[in-house]
Amino acid sequence: MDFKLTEEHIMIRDAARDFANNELLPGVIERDDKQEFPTEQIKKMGELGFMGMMASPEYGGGGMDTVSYVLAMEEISKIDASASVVMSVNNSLVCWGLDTFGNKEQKEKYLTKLTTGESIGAFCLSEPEAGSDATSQQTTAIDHGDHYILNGTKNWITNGRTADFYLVIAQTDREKKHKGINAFIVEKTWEGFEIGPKENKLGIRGSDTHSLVFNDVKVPKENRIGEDGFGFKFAMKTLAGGRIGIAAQALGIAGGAYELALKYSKERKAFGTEICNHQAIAFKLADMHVSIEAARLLVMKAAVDKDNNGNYDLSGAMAKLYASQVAMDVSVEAVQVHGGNGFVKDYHVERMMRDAKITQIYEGTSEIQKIVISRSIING
Ligand code: COS
Repeated sequence: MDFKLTEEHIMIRDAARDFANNELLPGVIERDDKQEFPTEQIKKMGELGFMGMMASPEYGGGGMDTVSYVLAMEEISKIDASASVVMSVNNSLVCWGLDTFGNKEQKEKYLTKLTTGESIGAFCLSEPEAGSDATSQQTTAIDHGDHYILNGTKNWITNGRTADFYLVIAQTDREKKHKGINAFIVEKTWEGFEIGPKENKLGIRGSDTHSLVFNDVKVPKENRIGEDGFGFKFAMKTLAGGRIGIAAQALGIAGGAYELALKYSKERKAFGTEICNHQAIAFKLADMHVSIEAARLLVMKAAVDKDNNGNYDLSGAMAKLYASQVAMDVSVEAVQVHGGNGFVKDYHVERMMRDAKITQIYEGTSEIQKIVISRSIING
């Protein structure tokens, strides 16, 4: 067993760290405040290769492993979790899903634009009545020979307005339950497709989250991903990898909050000494450090499982469950270490505490991760 990163991994991590500090840190507080999408920054991330890291080079992707992706996600998330969720959805849900399950024509037409950041993608599974209970899709895609007609509503869609291409999950044959579900590539400009109002969120406020409405949208048959009825498996397989990305995001939020708390505790004085010299604060720092390292091991284990073509459903779910709890705990404690300043926007940690919460909710709530984990350990 070797816990060392390769030179290439270190290079990618450092490039992401530099980008985050130089390009994302300036303005991150204002973007959160005004709910402003990081348009220019995401464009640059595309140019630097951060938007399609794991996709095949043949289609403009970086051809990198999941460990590289996780390292970059962690660094970007330390500074700006709004930018990292855009990156995460584009990389691990949209590009990976298309690269792995799309056909040559679909990849040439869509993936080549998504890997370079020229276009942005969105993943549309959740509905008003089907978030955790994902098999209960109410959006319908009725087969009309050479095309499908799509009707329904999707909720809480990351990149809702910014995206150009949407991977949409819908029910074609209700009798067949989850085996009658399909996944489609839908273009923004198609008639009958409407973008609902932007959600006013607690955290990751720089990302744009919308509901989407499909009114008799005509989807050509060649835009279905995989065989008829493959849609639910497509969603589950794609989300299993997506969860590793969100676990890395949680790890980054925790790491960012911890680094700020450590720095502040060495500067701020109380009772005649820096507050890190008080055991009450020193022990908080120790607990934060240990939990972040434990989360890192779980996240890396899941990434390595994915890279080794193993089954990463269990390790990805464990990584997300644990890292998202650590992000919550560490960011709350980081606010506490900062005292009154922690409650003020200028010090960043209150934003990180707000951003952390969503990692326990999206791409499968913590309760869903426990379903995945418990089924896996009980059924083997
Ligand atoms: N990979 C491949 N196939 C999978 C899978 C996975 N990770 N997980 C489930 N499946 C398959 C099952 O094998 C089953 O297919 P078969 O009938 O052919 O065996 C099918 O999917 C249905 O699975 P299951 O019976 O376990 O479905 P449930 O309704 O019990 O739901 C959970 C399973 C809860 C795990 C699933 O609905 C889920 O992940 N929900 C959360 C979805 C989510 O993350 N929402 C957030 C939206 S994205 S921000």
